Amino acid sequence: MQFPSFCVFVLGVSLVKTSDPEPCNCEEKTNTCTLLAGANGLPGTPGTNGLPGTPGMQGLPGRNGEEGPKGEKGDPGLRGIQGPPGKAGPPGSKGDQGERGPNGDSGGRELELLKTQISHLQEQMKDLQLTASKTSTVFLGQMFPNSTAAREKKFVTSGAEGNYQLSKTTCSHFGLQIASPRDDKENKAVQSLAAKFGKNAFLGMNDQETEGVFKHLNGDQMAYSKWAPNEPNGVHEDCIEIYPDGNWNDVPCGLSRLIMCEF
Ligand code: MMA
Ligand code: CA
Repeated sequence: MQFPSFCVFVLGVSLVKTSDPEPCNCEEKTNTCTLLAGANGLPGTPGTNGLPGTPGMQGLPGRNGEEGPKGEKGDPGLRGIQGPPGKAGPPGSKGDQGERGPNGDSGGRELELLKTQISHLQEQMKDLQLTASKTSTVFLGQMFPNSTAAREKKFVTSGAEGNYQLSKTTCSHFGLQIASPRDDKENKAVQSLAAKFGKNAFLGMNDQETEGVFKHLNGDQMAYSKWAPNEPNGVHEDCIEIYPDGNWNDVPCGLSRLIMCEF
């Protein structure tokens, strides 16, 4: 039970103090206070309990709480991705001048190398030519079993006949040239082959260019000859035939004679 504050004040002034649990009922008389002074009457019967009060209104929200303490330091973040390359730096300073080169023989070494290579090629060519020549000799020996030799020269014939022009071209086709003896030994070799066939053969020399001046096919003026008596005697006989006895006679180039070649 609660007293209004002014009621306590009145009791204090009047110095009345009782042990009565309820000397002053102020519950329903909030503006007055009944003093029970002097009379010693019997206590009244207790009043009935009051009705319960209506529930109070919901209180207002409390004040905001105090700011919390600072949090702990977080874990380190993940490593970032690599950035793009930086820009190119400025050009470096000019380098020092190089030492003076050797006195120009740099091209000379290459030239020497080429010379050596050419020399090797020439050697190989020589070997090849020798091999080809030997092969050709064997081949021709089989192609023309009728042949005679004088020094290194060989004379061959198939026994066929033709005029001077055909004789020249036939020999050329074999890489040879028409028989042209330059000395008595060669002439004897030619003669023996002609004798074998019992035919006159054309020789290579002629005076087609200048009448009376017989020359070899390479232009050499004829130094060796084996003219038969009273020959040469024909202005219109620009070619030479060799008899089976080995003597020569100038004759027209259009006649048909034994085709004989040399190599
Ligand atoms: C004769 C003689 C030669 C001439 C021939 C032409 C048989 O020899 O006169 O000198 O070259 O005829 O066929
Ligand atoms: Ca003649």
